[in-house]
Amino acid sequence: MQLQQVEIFALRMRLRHPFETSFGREDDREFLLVRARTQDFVGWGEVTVSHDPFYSYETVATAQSVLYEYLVPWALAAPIAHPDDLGARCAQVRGHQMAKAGLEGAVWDLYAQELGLPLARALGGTRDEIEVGISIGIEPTADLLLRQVERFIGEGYRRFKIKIKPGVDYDRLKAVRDTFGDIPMMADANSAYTLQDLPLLQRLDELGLMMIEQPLSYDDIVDHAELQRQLHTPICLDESIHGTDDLRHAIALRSGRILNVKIGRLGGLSAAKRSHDMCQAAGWPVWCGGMLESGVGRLHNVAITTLPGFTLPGDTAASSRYWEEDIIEPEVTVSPQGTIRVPDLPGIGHAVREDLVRSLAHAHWALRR
Ligand code: OSB
Ligand code: MG
Repeated sequence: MQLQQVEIFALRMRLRHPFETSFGREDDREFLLVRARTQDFVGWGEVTVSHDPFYSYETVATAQSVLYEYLVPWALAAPIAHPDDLGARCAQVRGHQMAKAGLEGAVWDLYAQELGLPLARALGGTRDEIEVGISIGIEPTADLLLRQVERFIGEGYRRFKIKIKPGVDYDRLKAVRDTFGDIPMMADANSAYTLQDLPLLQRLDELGLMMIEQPLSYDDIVDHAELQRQLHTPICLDESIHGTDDLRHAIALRSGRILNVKIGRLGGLSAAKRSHDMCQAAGWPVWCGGMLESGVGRLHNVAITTLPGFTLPGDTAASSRYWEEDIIEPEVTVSPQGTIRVPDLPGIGHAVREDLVRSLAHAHWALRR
């Protein structure tokens, strides 16, 4: 395919419920959308950055700059035979995985449309329905957390992930366990602990969590290996895996036993698919993480989750969990059984509300061939 034009939109969308993690609180989501056009089709990708460099070093500003100065001009310069090829063309830019992933996502959407296939099928996915869980932020009080969990149990979600940070950890999780019994439950620390916290982390073992996500530093795989040796609860890696090389090292070091696949953090759908394959070979289950995506990124997450190694429910909740009004039509909905139907139309499979995107965008850039 030959791209004719690529546009970048900077959006700010108000979250229905503020989302707090150990690294901070988000009231508004700020991110970028990529719209790529060929002669015949339009494809969309989401750059899952935030305003602040707290989850990762990438921000709206760095991603916009890297896309505009390097990645988009390179993507426009010559035909793209397969979306997998874009990674090599962009490899001279070190890192900036979310920027790369947003552009590659639009190219994957175009590629699937050219084949006349749903994105899930173009990726090799087999499921037509996926199981989903929910990620619950740090609530101001234990009582408010219990109310959230109760609500989401009622909505059918299949797994409950609860954010923790030092001082808001064991007691909160214990309260959920005592109130709701044997529900599938896990914790996400977003790198808030160190090996010094070993006694506390070992105490979490008694709660029977499915896993603990990223307890230690955002770039560590060595201390995680030491911690995993001393914990029964499986460690799931998020922040510290930025591509297939990091993953290979983490598998070799046994830094955990589960991978949170985030398309943005891994550098795109092609790298996410390869990570899935490596985890299958290593016996690591995977699930799809989230970055509070708009409908565009959400549909990419639905598509990757159809691969066979995604055996645990992910964080891909319904559009209405995040937004008063999503930018896709129809929105992503979750059944009372905690499942999402995989779209069967070509590409991402839902229409993007372009007028709404343009009216929400506070900045816009366009590059042509
Ligand atoms: O650590 O998985 C995370 C949101 C923003 C940044 C990091 C994370 C998260 C979530 C929310 O857990 C997942 C979602 O509901 O999209
Ligand atoms: Mg996480």
